[in-house]
Amino acid sequence: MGIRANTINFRGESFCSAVRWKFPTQALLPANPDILEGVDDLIQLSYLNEPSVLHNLHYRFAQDIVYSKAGPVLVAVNPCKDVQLYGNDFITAYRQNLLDSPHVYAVADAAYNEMMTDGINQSIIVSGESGAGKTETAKIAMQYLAAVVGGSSGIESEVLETSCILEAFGNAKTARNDNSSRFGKLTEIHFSATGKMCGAKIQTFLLEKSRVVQLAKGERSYHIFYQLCAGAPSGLRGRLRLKRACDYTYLNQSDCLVIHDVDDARKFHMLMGALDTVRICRDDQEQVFEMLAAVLWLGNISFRVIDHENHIDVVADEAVSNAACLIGCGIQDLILALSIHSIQAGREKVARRLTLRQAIDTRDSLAKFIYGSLFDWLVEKINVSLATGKQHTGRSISILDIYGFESFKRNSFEQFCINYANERLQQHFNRHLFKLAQEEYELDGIDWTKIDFEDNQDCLDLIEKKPLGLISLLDEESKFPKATHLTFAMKLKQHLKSNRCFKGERGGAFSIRHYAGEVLYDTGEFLEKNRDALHSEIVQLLSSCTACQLPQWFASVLEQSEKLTSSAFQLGRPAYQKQSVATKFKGQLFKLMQQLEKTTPHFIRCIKPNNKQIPGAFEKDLVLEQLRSCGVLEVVRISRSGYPTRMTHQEFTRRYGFLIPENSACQDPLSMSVAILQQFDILPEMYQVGYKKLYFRAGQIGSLEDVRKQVLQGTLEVQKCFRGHRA
Ligand code: AOV
Ligand code: MG
Repeated sequence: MGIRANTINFRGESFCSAVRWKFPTQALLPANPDILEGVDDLIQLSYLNEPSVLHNLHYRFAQDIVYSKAGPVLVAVNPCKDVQLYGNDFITAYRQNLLDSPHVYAVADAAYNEMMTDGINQSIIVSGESGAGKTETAKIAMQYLAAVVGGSSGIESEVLETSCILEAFGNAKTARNDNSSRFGKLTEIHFSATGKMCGAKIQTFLLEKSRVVQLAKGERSYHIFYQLCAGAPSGLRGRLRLKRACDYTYLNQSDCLVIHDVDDARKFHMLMGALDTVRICRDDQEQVFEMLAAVLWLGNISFRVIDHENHIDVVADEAVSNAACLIGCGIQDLILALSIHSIQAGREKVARRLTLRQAIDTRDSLAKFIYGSLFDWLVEKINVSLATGKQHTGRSISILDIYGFESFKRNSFEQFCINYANERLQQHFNRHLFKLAQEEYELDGIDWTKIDFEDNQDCLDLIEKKPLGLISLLDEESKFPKATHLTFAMKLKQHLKSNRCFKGERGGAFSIRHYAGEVLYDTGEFLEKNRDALHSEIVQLLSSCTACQLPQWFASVLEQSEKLTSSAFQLGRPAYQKQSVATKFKGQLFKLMQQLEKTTPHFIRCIKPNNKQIPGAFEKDLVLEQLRSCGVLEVVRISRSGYPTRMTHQEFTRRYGFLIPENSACQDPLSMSVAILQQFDILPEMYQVGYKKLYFRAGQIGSLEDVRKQVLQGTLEVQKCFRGHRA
């Protein structure tokens, strides 16, 4: 793959001059002419085979040129090191059109200009695998907008500082990325009539709450916990009864407490600065830290088994008393809520002691609820602070940064949701790119035949369809108290086996053929995670906290959005039943798509050059896999079935005009282009003549270049190349 045939001998075998291996000619793919080495836009390549695309990206990457275009899409290869491509000089150069090579700045600039001239809202949609650089890229785009169109009120620094806060609370070290986003984020930046930044609004999607209580080996919980433990000043430490990170079960369970080259204490000070910048008052900050410490202390609460049926008592130690104190409830109230549940037996309520498993689940659900609610509260606070003043015209640029497609050894409900979101985004991507390609052809007045593309509607149907889609079946099964992951898996097999994207697997597993590859899911905790149930005792406990404001606020938000139902869950007791997690997420994604549909999209595809974040390492197979799966090669493929090489008539005649007799050279560029094409006897189906540009099928420019080179080298006479030459 990617081998250039330097010599082809008369037997049709090819030799690479450096290495004398023999290859059958059929196995070789044509290489591009030298003028196309390292081109800005992959669409300019005459030969759009995979090795050529890879070679081009690698050629650029080796020179620290990490951005390229694939038609309308910006491809960003993660440099995994600092590169000299950013900062004020570059920003100014892009703003003043002194630089035009592909860059995130150029994308942000185009979005801004289009918004100002067309009055249409814009979106910058960043996608790619985990660790590919989406979050960094989104921040770079935001920095550009803040720098060139900053407002006067300092709103731009507030907008930039939100990243620091949300990354502390919503990012964590995973096996793939030391700073992996565990939530999706849409930042809508608002502009005034004069084009100044005047406010912003952040929308977040499905935070991975399970991470608060459960960690895979080598991964960490949310950064904020480690930052707090490392950086809290002594007064605060005392008030929070804070210990070191290694003393908390929720943090020490994964044998990973620090991140190489990251100073958590310093990050904590930066965070406090950022909280000040977005005007979250000191009282509120203190409450946030109390909730975080409460979560940590909850994780240290332990249980003692008291009988053969595994019933428990709560161990009354400092963990329980500190947690109760920080939440603002009585110690006994917390102990009761974690060890006893009352169930309705006929007309009476009967108190029942929990088993060890049930008690752990109850404790963990409380910790997850507090953390999830805290995250939402924080986003709301930030939004109040960023709220647009009077000058807002309705003009905006939205930047979308979600979690990338994930396929681990073990994939659970979280991966299912993440991959579903990526599937939705992929459809948006497909639709727009086809529309764009079509529009350009039509604008330039050329014929185009409809091009088919790999649609992912089947996969979306599998997940979304009612009543027999995966989410509907999951919701249905989640309502049965006696359902298990095995009954759920059976149900899926029974109803979904005819969908080509679904495969039932052994032992309660199933796989989905996603656009980015097949993923095997373990149904293990699907039902519980989808229910995300919180027992009524816990909600009552939080409502009764008079000492602190936040727990009460969390409980009231929950009570407003969900009604108390008597439908029985595991223990046959009333629980706060909310809309299931998957259904809520589906609704959010629909709304997101509707929002994005109203904007002009700008797509950025981030690519990870290696799995270990090593600077300079470019693993071709890994890159190729991503190019294929994230649809970049698809874009290239689409272009290939169309007319990928475009040249204005001026460009074309400037380069090839000398190949035609001088008397035709005085014509206008369009006529001259046509004359050149006719002289070379290029088959009419291989090109289209537009008003402004010539459009060529893949490979045509390569043939013309060969002739040009031979003429220039004197190995072919100009006259001869007209005779019977079919390019
Ligand atoms: P992600 O957002 O795509 O993953 P990040 O944006 O967090 O990935 O990037 C991962 C790491 O790559 C960063 O922490 C940086 O060290 C490095 N990096 C990325 N882009 C650049 C750049 N332009 N210049 C220098 N270093 C960069 V995930 O959130 O896991 O899907 O869920
Ligand atoms: Mg990210």
